[in-house]
Amino acid sequence: MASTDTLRQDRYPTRVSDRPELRERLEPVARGGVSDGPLDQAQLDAFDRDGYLLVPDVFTGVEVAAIRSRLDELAANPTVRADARTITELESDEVRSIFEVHRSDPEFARLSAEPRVADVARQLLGSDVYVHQSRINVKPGFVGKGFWWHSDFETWHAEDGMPGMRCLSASITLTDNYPHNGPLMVVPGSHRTFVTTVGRTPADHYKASLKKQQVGTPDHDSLQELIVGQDREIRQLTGAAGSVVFFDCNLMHASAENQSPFPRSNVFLVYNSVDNAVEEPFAAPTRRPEFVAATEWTPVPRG
Ligand code: 6CS
Ligand code: FE
Repeated sequence: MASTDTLRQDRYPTRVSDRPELRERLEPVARGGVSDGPLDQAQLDAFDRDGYLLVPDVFTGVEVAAIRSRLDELAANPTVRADARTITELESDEVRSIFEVHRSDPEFARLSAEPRVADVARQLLGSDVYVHQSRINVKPGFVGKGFWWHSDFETWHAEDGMPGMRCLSASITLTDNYPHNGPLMVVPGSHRTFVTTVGRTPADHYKASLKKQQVGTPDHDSLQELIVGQDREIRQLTGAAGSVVFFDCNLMHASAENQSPFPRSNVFLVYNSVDNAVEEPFAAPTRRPEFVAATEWTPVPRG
C-alpha cells in the first residue's frame, strides 16, 4: 500500500479525468481587513463577492503615456521581438505578449513594486507577495486577437505547480477600453467554482497555449453550467486608461479580438502569496520556463 505521506496532496485535480467537474473553491478570497491596506470595506467586499475589483484613475495620464511609450519601444525593438519571451500571434508576426518585463526592464520592475498596486495585492492576499508572472499584452487595431475563456489558476496549478488559490492579477489599462476593442470579460462570482478540464498537457504546451490556448480551457457544457446554470452574468470591463483591475486567479475570464481601429494594451502583474509558492507541476510533464512562471520568490519590497 502506498504511504500517504509520500503522496502530495492535490487540492484541485485537473487534466486527469475524462469527465469535467465543477468543484467548490477551498480557500478564502479577500483575506485582509481595512487596516491592512488601501482598500475600504466596500471594495474588499466587492472583490470577495465578484472575484475582481476595478479601481479607476490609479495612474495619471502622464504616467500612462510614459508606460505606453516604453511598451511601444519594446514591441518595436528587433532584439525584443526575437526574444523567446516575446509571443507573436498565431497567424501573423504581430506581437501578442511580452513576458517577464518586471525582470527585463527597469521601468516595469519599478511598476511591479508600485505601492498603489502591490499594497492592494498584499491586502487581498493577506501576506507578502512575489511576482509569479508579468507580461504586457497588446491588441493593435483590426489585427489583435483574443483569449478564450479560462481560469488562470487552472493553468498555474496544472502546469506551474501553484498549490492553492492565493494569487491575483493586476491589469493596468494603458488604453481606453471600449466594448469593441477587446476588453476583459469576466464572470462575477465564478472564482468560487473550480472548473476542471479534460485534456492532457502536452510537452512544451506553453509554445502553443500562449498564442492560442486549447488544453486547459473549459468545455462548453461546463461554461453553460457555470454561467447559465449558476445564474451568473458576463461583464465587460470598459473605461478610461489608467485604471487597475485586480482579479482573483480563479475568476473565469476571456477577451475578444479587436475589430476596432483603436489599439488596446495593458500590463499584467501576477502576484502570488509567498505562502503559496509553486511546487512541481500537478498535471504537466515538465515545468514551464522561468519567464512564464517564476520559481524564485523574493517578496516585492514594501513602501
Ligand atoms: O498560461 C498562462 O500563464 C497565461 N495564459 C493566459 C491565457 N492567461 C494567464 C496567463 O498569462
Ligand atoms: Fe488569463
